[in-house]
Amino acid sequence: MNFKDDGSLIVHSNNTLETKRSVFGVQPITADNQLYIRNNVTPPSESIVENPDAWEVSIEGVGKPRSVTVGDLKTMGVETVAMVLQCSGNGRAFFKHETSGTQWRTGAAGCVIWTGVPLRTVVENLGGVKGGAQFVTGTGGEKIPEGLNASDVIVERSVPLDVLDNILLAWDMNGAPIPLAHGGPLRMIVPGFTGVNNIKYVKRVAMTEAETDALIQRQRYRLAPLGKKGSPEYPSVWQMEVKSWITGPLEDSAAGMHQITGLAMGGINAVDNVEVSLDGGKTWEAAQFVGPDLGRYAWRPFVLSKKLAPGTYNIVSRATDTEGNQQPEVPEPNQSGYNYNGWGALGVDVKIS
Ligand code: MSS
Repeated sequence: MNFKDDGSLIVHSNNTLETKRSVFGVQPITADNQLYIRNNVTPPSESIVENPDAWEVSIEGVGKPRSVTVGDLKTMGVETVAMVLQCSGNGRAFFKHETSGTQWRTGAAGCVIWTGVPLRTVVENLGGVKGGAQFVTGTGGEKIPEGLNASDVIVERSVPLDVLDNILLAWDMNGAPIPLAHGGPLRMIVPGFTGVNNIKYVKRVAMTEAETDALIQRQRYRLAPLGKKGSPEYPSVWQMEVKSWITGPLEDSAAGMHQITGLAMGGINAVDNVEVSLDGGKTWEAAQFVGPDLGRYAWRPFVLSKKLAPGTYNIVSRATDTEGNQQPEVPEPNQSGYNYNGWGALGVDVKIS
């Protein structure tokens, strides 16, 4: 994978890299080379990002289905969205039960700005949504290795059609062409939905009557109860939930003034407020948001300035979204360990002397 390793990332494997907790601070936007990377299968060759405008995506399930290039898409419209990109499995390591899959802690998340054309505009240009469609299905541009069953390995995800108006077909990330690692030349961006629903190197976008029967939709990314295998009878991992975590202080230090910092997000909703506790949730104080409000799907850095006397502190934070949903102390477990947002485990223990 082609990225500049400046020491910001924890390498779980070749295609699985996590942002170190110490990197986040109060950054409203995550720099490209600090953003976590996750690939379910081997990505396509770097050559596909050499001439991004030539990349073709097939638009189906519309009045006039056809292939369009990124160059064509750029003439149709442009919009930007600041959005938390977060792996469905972020925080998996904090579940009490044993889970298979990457043991992500806080760092399979970042907040980035995407530029692209609203999918709604593209669809209207091509004759509108075909009758009967209920999902938007995006397909990744990876090659299917010979001898393997396509539906077992293909990265293809369906999301409900009612989010069509939010979806972007994006070619830029943080103001520059999307690097291969993050899905260039073209990525299907579904704001408020977990990482896996944001299809990289998207080569097909279809308005479909049914969800794809790809394994990654049918069995994986399902909120199955403990001991159960994922299957279509359980909810798909789609919308993100309200969440926050402490980003500093992370180390023991000396008594005096401290800036307690963290990040808070609403997931599918905007975040409304965040509180901080120094005693593991017995008493809470309101924290202040810092930096710009980049909209409903972005996270907001926060701070609480506090004079800390010598002692041990369990510093935790608890966010509430605009719908009144509040981070739980411990979330309901699900077998594969998706959507972790419990405030209890997302805090830090520090000793002040
Ligand atoms: N896309 C494609 N095409 N392929 C793959 O593999 N993965 C997923 C998404 N998309 C994939 C795709 C996931 S799973 C995630 S997280 C994301 O992506 C990540 O991103 P980045 O940019 O960070 O790397 Mo979990 O839910």
